[in-house]
Amino acid sequence: MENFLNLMYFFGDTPAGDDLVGITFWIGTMAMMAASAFFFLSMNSVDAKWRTSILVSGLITFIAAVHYMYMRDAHAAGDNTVVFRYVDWILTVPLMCVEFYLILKGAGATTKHLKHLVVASTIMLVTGYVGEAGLGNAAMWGLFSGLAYFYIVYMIKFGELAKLAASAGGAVQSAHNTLCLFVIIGWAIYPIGYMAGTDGWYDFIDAFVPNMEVIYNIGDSINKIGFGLVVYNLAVSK
Ligand SMILES: *C/C=C(C)/C=C/C=C(C)/C=C/C1=C(C)CCCC1(C)C
Repeated sequence: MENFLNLMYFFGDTPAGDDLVGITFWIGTMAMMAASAFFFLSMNSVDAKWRTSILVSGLITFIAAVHYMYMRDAHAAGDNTVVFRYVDWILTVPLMCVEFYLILKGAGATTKHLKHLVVASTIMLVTGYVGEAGLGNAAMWGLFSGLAYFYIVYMIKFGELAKLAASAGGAVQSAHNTLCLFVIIGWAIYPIGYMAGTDGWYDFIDAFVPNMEVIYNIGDSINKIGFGLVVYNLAVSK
């Protein structure tokens, strides 16, 4: 028990019972770590052609776990977490784009498709950061970010990648469709969190959602672990 408590201190102080943000950072760290261990350990039990996809799933949750430790400490110290949050996203969201590419590579996806997704996701996050860090009008930069988000949705759901997925059929198509649902529904959680945290045009949202950090933390666990599990499911289905 004592060793366990020491281990917990290694990860940082446990948050107070009424600190919802601190608790969700703590649980988020554990969930991301457990998921990383699961993905890394499953790498060698799947067909060789899916190994890189599983590796990427593990990297996404591992990078998030590390950033969650930083964010939890920053939060505990009363500091701002925005920079850690966006550094995490700017690493993990392009890796999620890589998953779309890897899944559809066999069906003809090219690095051009990958580049479009990565550039669009980078624009989405850089403009979002400008708004959230208070470097410009939050509503306006949020709208720019939203346009890049819609472009990603267009590419995977209606554009060439959707056609490649349809041509692949079977387990690949159904994994692609599930990942699309994560992007369309799961990723939509973030603009809601952004609006909750932004003064200006979006104040009405505050009445419905309590806290931006909690919303982001829940969104991250659903999206990053969920994404990885969809890929895992595809890898063991063959
Ligand atoms: C693991 C982290 C993920 C999947 C993060 C995704 C983040 C977004 C989809 C953020 C989107 C935003 C908008 C569409 C508009 C407002 C600004 C953002 C950056 C919160």
